[in-house]
Amino acid sequence: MINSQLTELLGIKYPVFQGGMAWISDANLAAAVSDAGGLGIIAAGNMPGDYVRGQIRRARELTDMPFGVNVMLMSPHADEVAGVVVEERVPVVTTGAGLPTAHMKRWIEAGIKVIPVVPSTGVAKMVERAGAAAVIAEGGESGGHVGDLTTMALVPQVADAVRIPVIAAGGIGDGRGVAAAFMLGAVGVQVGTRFLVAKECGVHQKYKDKILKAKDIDTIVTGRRLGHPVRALKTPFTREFYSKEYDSSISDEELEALGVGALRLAAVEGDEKRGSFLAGQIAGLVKSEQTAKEIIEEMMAEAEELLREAARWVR
Ligand code: TUI
Repeated sequence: MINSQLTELLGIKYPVFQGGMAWISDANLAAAVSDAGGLGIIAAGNMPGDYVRGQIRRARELTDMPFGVNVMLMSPHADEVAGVVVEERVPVVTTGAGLPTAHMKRWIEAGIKVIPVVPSTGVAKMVERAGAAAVIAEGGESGGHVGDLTTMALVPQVADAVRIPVIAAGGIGDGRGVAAAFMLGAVGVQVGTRFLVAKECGVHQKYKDKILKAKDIDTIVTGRRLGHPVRALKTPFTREFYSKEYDSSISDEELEALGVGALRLAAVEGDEKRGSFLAGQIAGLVKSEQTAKEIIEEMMAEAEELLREAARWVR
């Protein structure tokens, strides 16, 4: 059993968060992960407040364990969702794709543990000052909206920069990643891509099949020109987007329009031509569909064994 500050802080069995993946992480997946002893997280993504409220209530019907909600700060509905998590008394809120400081006072006063994703030590220190309970240091190996630093470089620097617990994310898909994260100074991990193929994950089967087939070099980052770089599987769509990014005859507006609705097309329709299949670089390591419980238990048993045997490197 790996005990860490994180399991104690949140009252969970395993120090494993399931990433809040827009259009993917719903009440069903979050409840399965929480029931398995991790922290399931409902992704608000670009959804309106009432949808998120419905998902929170559904998760409560499915599990008695704590779960979280991820507030995607670039969403046009972010302010509304920020109110819903207070009204619904969600125990944990994670944030992504921006600075959550404007919402934090209200959340903390409501008793919510706020755990922002941070791409740098500067942002980590800022949210610590604003009262964050922990931070998720997410490296650019992750799927979706990415920062510049790698997990390897980011996690130890954030661990040195703040006193609150650090959760590592980006490129973690098995027990080796978990053990390495602990060595870098983290006390927990957040895992997205591997949970995407969980049996309880309702994403389109074509999306799962693409992850299961992916190799190490099969992801690409697009959107840098627009200021929001996003990692996804290489597909005709992402390759087209990538080439248009470097085409000065195409305006930012045209480029932006190209991406609208692409997450839904991938996750809900499994549209291999026009969908954007967000995935982390670790996709190449994800080889089987398992239940959330199997994923967590396998990962943690492997990590435990590695950490126990780590002394063999020292004489
Ligand atoms: O948020 C994520 N991953 C996401 S959000 C998303 S939905 C989306 N779709 C299209 C375009 C953009 C988003 C898909 N994947 N991960 C957490 C994350 N947060 N990564 C990076 C950051 C971040 C970046 C800057 C957090 C704070 C931050 O603050 C500095 C600033 O300048 O805002």
